Formats: sequence, structure tokens, C-alpha cells
Amino acid sequence: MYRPGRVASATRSLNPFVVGIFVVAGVVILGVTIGLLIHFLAFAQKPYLYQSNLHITNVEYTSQLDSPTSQEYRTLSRTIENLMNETFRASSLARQFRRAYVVRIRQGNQGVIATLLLKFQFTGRTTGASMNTRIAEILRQLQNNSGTMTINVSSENVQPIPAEAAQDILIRECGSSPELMTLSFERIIAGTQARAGDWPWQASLQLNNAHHCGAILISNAWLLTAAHCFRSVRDPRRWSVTFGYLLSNPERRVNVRRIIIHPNYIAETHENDIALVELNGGVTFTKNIHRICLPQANQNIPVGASVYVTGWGSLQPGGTGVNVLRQGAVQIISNDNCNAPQSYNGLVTSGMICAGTPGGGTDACQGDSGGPLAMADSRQIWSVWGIVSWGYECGLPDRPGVYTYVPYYRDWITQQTGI
Ligand code: 4AZ
Repeated sequence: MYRPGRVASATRSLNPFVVGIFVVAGVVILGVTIGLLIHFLAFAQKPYLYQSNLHITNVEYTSQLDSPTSQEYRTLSRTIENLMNETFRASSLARQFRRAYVVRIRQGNQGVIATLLLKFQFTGRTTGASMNTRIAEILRQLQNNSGTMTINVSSENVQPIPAEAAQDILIRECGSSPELMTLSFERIIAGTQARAGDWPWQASLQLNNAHHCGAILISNAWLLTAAHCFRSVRDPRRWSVTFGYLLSNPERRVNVRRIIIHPNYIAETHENDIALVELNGGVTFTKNIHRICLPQANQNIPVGASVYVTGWGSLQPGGTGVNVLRQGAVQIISNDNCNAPQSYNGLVTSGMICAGTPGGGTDACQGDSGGPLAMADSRQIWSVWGIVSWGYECGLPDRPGVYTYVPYYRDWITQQTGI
């Protein structure tokens, strides 16, 4: 029933107690807002990067140090990074220090010069200039106290570097992962859909502007792919390459200048299923487009190693491809196991390697061919160990994906490209 009198009586008697509560709540909300604002402006920690060149005079330069994938380069970088970690964690900047990363090693007048990126996190109240001096001071102490290494650090050698400039340095080096680009510690590879920049060396090899195969960027001008991608068409003018994780909206499209198919490729046995694609003009490296490292000819990937396969291929045999790049974690399987009677029964030769998951499931499939099987080393630098080549259907137990084994063709790649 409708009773108008009650509304009028409710508005007439505003309880002073209720008003008081509202006023107090208002003041509290305002206080918290101002407090948070001050906190974020003055006390919130922000990342700051510094670059420094270390002259290490008692380490002899060898050509092995030219390659970031060599054991020598890895060991030396690790030793320097560990030394930096120990030094800064025992210093007055222990709470601000986040990470030390060796980006480059080159020949010095005497010994080697290592370019180092140092990441710190501190509040806006700490001024950049005073940090410079403090970092240089801590590094100088290394000169007398650096274990087996003789290190020379000049004070003008510690410089703040904007995040974009650090990124430009990392982009030029091979195998730089998204987590390295921000010098954070690890990447969470979640789900199966990749995000922009997750696999910056992944390319789509396109025939008449339609995705046909995957391809792997190994320099600004060269890609690695599978020979079987060119079974029907070998004329470079009909091929192009796109970059970026979305097929529908690529970041770059580049024409193909030359296709080099391995002279001993045999379609029937899938042997030597490897080809090189030269770009017409090359690509400029960006955050989302840059090259992966190549392992050395004498290197071996351990059985059981965790690796990633990526591509726009179909989710089941005979299916259609996808628009958003996908990723799958698989493990390296020994050739002996892969050649067992219930598996491929001797069809896997020494230029091939198998990878899959124990019960099947994750696998490359149609349209993924030519794409990478990639692994990160302990410093988060990625190398391409395999090229998607063949397999019996996709994801079946005892039928893992078979990949062209890149170290086996390392010398051929150098002969053809100079890389
Ligand atoms: C293909 O048809 C293909 N499961 C590629 C890889 C695999 C199977 C088929 C491996 O291109």
C-alpha cells in the first residue's frame, strides 16, 4: 500500500551520529588517498640501470669468446656475474641491488673487456648522481679483492643508462629473452598462447602472402627453416616472411631474395630437412623482432632437457592453423628411445632429434614445420636446437615430434651464410 507520510518524516530527522560517521569516513578516505600518493611519488621503488666496462687483464682473449653460446663465454660471464652478485650483496647497496648481467665480452688491449649492465631498485629520493659514485666506489674495491680476476674499473666507467638504451644493447645480441630485456629474473610462460615479444625470432614463411611454414631469424638477413617447405615452389619471388606474433596483423613483412635448400635433402626419409632463406634488404631488430643464437657444432643437448616449440600450426592433423602464435613445452628424447620398435623403429638418423611429453599431448603439428625448438641456458639466453621437421600425426604417445638437429648442420650454415 502507498503511504506518502513516511518519506517526509524520514528526511526531517537526520541523525547527528550518522552524519558524524560520514564525516569521519570522508576524512579517512582523503587521508589514505594522500598517503598513497606521497608513498608512490616519493617512496615507491623504481628500477634504474647502469652500464660499466670491466677490464679484466688476466683473462686471455680467445676466439671462443666471440660466441655467447660457447662454454668459455658462459663460464666467464657467470664468473663475473657471480662476483658482482657477491660484491653488491655485501655492500651498502645490498638492498637496492637486483641483478648483474654481462651483455658483451670483447678483446681489450690487455685481456678482455666485459660490458656489464647493473640493475638497482630504489626510491625517487635517492639521486642518480650519488648512486653513480657509490656504485663506482664499490666496483673499485674489486681491484684489490676479486679472487682470481684482475679487474680495472675507472670511475667514469659507471654510467646510468635509460631502459630503452639497455634494451637496444640486448636486442643486438642473439637469444635475448623478454625477461632479459627488463633484467627481471624469470619469465612465466603461462598457457599456450604467446604474447607479443615472447618469441622474437619466430617468423612466418608465406607463399603468396599466406602462412605456409615457420622460420627462425638467425641474423638480420637470414632465416633457418625446413627444406620440405619448398617442395612445391622454389621461386623466391613468390615467398615473403612476416614477423610478430599475430598472423592477421604482422609487425613487418619482408620479401625473400634467395632460398638455399640443403643439397642432400631427401623427401622420402626427411634427411637433411634444412633450408636457409635470405631476406631482401633484411630487418631492423626491435624489441619484438630479433635473432636467436645458434649452438656450436660440437655441442649436444642433454636428454630430458626442457625445450619449447612454437608455431601457428594446427591443433590436430588435418586441422587449420591459428592466428595467435602458440608455444608448447616438450622434453628431449634420446635417439635410441625414439628409434625403439614401438616408436619410430630406426627412422631417426643422427641429423635429427626427437622431443615430446611422456604420454603424448604437446607437439608440433601441420603448419609448424620450419619453426624453432628452442632452449634457454642458465643465463636466459635462447638457442635454436631443432627445426620442426616430421612426425606421425601429432601428440600421440610414442610418436614424438622429430626435428632437424641444428648442431649437426652448424658448419653448413656458416659455409652458406658466414654466420
Ligand atoms: C607437418 O605435417 C607435421 N608431430 C609437422 C610436425 C609433426 C607432424 C606433422 C610432428 O608439417
